[in-house]
Amino acid sequence: MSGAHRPWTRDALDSALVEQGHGGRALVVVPAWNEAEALPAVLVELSSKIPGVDVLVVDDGSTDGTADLVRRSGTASVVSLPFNVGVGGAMRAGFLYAERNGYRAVVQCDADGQHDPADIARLLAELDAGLDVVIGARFAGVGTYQVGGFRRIAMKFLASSLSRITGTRLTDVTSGFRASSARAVAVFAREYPPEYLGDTIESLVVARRAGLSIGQLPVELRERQGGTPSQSSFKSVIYLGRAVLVLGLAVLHRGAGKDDA
Ligand SMILES: Nc1nc2c(ncn2[C@@H]2O[C@H](COP(=O)(O)OP(=O)(O)O)[C@@H](O)[C@H]2O)c(=O)[nH]1
Ligand SMILES: [Mg+2]
Repeated sequence: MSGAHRPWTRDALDSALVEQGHGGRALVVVPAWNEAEALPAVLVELSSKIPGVDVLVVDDGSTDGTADLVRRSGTASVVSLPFNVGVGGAMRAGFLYAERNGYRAVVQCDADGQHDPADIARLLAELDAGLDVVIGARFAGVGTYQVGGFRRIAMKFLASSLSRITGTRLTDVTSGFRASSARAVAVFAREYPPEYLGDTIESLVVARRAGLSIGQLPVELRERQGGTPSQSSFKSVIYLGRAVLVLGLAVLHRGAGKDDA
C-alpha cells in the first residue's frame, strides 16, 4: 500500500477509530530513512527468526531506493511518506496502519540491524503478561553497549525521571526497540510525539497519562550494520539536552504522571 495518497488528517484518524479490527497478530514496524544498505539483511533476519510475522517498513522520504527494495523483497509491506517527517511521525503512521488492520500489537524495530529480531518474541511475551509498553533496554545487565560523557549523564537523568513518572525502573528511555499492546497502539495512533527523541522519551509520558502500564526487558544492542546514523552525535547531544530541560520542567510542574491518579 502507499501512504503517499492518504494525508494524516483528523478525518483519517477518526475513521481509523471506527475501523478498528480484531486480528490477533503482531506487526513489526520498521521506521526507515535512507537505509538501503542495512535494511535488506534486517528483512531477511526478521523473516528467518520470526517466520510469518507481518512487517511494515515506513519509508520516510528516502532518496536511496529504500521503498523499492522493500517491495522487491516481497517480505514486508511499505508505506512511503511523501516527505521526511521523522521517526515519531513515521511511527504514528505505523500505529495507525496497525490499528486499521486489526493488529493486536506493534513492535518497533530499527532498520539498521541494531535490534536483534530474536528478542521480539520476548518483548511480545511481556505484553501477554499484561504490560502495555515494553522497552527493549540497554544498561539493564545484558550486553556491553557503551555511551560516554554528557550523553551518559543525560540518559541517566532521563531514565531516573521517567522511572519516577512511570513508577517502574527504566534504564534506557531513548531505546527505539519496543512493543506496544493494542491499548497502547490505540493511544499512539492518535498521539505520538513527532520531535526527534520525543518519540522515545515523551511517548512514555503520553503512555503514562493514558494509564498504560510500562516496563522493560533487558536486551543487547548491536552495532549498526551499514549506512549512516540519521543524526550526528552533536545533534543528539543537543536534543538530549532539550529533553532533559523539557522533562525537568515537567517534573517541576508536577503535571506528568499525576493527571490520571
Ligand atoms: N521514518 C524515519 N525513520 C528514521 C528517521 N531517522 C532515523 N530513522 C530510522 O530510525 C532508526 C534509528 O535511527 P538511527 O539513525 O540508527 O538512530 P540511532 O540508532 O539512535 O543512532 C533507523 O531504522 C532509521 O532508519 C526519519 O527521519 N524517519
Ligand atoms: Mg541505529
